[in-house]
Amino acid sequence: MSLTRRQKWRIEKIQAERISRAQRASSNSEALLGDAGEAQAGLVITRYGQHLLVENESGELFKCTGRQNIDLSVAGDQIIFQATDNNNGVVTALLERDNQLNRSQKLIAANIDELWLVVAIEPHYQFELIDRYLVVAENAGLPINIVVNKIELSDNIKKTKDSFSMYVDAGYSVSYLSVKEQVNIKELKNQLNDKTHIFLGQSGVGKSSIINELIPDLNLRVNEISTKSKLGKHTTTNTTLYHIPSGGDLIDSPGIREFQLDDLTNKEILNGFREFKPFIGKCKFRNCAHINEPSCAIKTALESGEISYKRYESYLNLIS
Ligand SMILES: Nc1nc2c(ncn2[C@@H]2O[C@H](COP(=O)(O)OP(=O)(O)OP(=O)(O)O)[C@@H](O)[C@H]2O)c(=O)[nH]1
Ligand SMILES: [Mg+2]
Ligand SMILES: [Zn+2]
Repeated sequence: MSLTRRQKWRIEKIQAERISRAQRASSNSEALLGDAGEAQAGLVITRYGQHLLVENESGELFKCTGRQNIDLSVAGDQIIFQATDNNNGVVTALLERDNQLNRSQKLIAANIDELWLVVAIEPHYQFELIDRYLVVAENAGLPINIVVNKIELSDNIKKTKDSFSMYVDAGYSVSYLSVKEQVNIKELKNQLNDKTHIFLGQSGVGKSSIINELIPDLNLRVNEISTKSKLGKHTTTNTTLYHIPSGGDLIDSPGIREFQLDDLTNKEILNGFREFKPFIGKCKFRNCAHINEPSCAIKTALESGEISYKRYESYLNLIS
């Protein structure tokens, strides 16, 4: 029987508390922690600059700094910290992550169960950008769903859906949403319970709008965070975790215009095209780049229609 993340967290928390107590005993000279409280488990809500907003098990928020020997943590991280007063604390241990999402070598979030790639009719989706996001997500090993928002702006919904059929064929779930006209919001809500979900995608597609729909009292929560951490921006600047009152967490992330993949190898790019997987390793040449080589299984799949031409083209554009 496998342990749930929460059970695992409890066990690791007890171990980390022991370690932390031992460390404290052996380094009485540590001024910072001199009169700090008991070690307790925390969940990183957001990171801003050198600070973390950490929530304890009672839901209280603390602005924390990390000890120098502790790795950088991000939204979704489970940590051990000691409060220095009612509002501040020091992180003393970072618990092992189930997974982590990186973008251009920058850590975005940790311990994610599902990823929602949000695109929109306006700013109009671009398949190459979608494929770039998918490559990153596939390499993080996360289940991925595609959401097409602002569907009410489409002048031909059938045509829009047809253009996403290559993603459905590749095995992704694609849903069509309108925050403005409340299309499929309930259906989305039903898919989000009891897990940690991250919303990723270009700036302006409506990630924060969707999250606001899903968490009715979020405005209050956002205000709470902004008074504590002085995050007072209209568009998202920090990756932040929010709780759904009925269970589950949503992580909002800032969208960016340029989505660079410079740090991904050609092998990772190939791995990022999930429908190519059955054919990888079946080419005549072991080092086949699937471009012009004879007896290439990927090219054969392309000719038989098992791989879409658009996706293959996108693969060619991404590899170097
Ligand atoms: N027409 C229309 N507009 C929408 C819809 N959903 C969101 N918007 C608008 O799109 C704009 C951008 O929405 P945000 O939620 O801020 O987008 P975001 O993805 O969080 O953007 P960043 O935080 O910059 O990454 C806002 O003006 C929203 O009101 C929709 O379904 N239809
Ligand atoms: Mg946003
Ligand atoms: Zn090949």
